[in-house]
Amino acid sequence: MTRLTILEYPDPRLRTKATPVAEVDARLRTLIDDMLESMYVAKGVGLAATQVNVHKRLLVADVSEEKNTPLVFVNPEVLSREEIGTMQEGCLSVPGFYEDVNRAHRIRVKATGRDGKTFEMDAEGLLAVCVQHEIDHLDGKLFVDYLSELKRNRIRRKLEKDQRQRVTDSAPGRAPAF
Ligand code: GNR
Ligand code: NI
Repeated sequence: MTRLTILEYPDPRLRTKATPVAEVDARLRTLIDDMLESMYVAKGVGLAATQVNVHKRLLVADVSEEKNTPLVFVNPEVLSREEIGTMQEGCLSVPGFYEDVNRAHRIRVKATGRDGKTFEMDAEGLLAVCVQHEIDHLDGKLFVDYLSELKRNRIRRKLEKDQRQRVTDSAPGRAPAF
């Protein structure tokens, strides 16, 4: 298993629009398994391929308490949306920030599974929100895009600063900071 690196906002690669998956083959199944492992390690409830710099229409999720219900959605499509509501969202690509976003809290979604078979399912609550959040990633969209420009800029500047600090910390010859 390989732990994949998760891109962080404002990395421009997060703006890439993903293209449909042609076939669920062995290589794609390996990517699916690596994405699930990376999601569990990062303690996320979902992960889109875009976040690991693979621009294919694929997402994984697990909203179960016990973290034993992995879900795989290849070429996902939302067929219907109901019950718009507000949920506080976070994102592994926007670490440390949690903000309210309005989305449908009930959806019907169609996708292809890890077995290559197409399926439809009804999702509600966190799963419904998560699937829409992940499909946004596949379209190059982030939850911060729903916030005010003021909030988005504050988040961007803080993350840019954190990212610069990590580069400085890892520079050769740098003594560990206390
Ligand atoms: O771990 C995650 N939690 C979450 C909470 C509310 C709404 C959406 C999410 S998805 C997020 C993981 C992530 O960034 N997926 O892209
Ligand atoms: Ni996200």
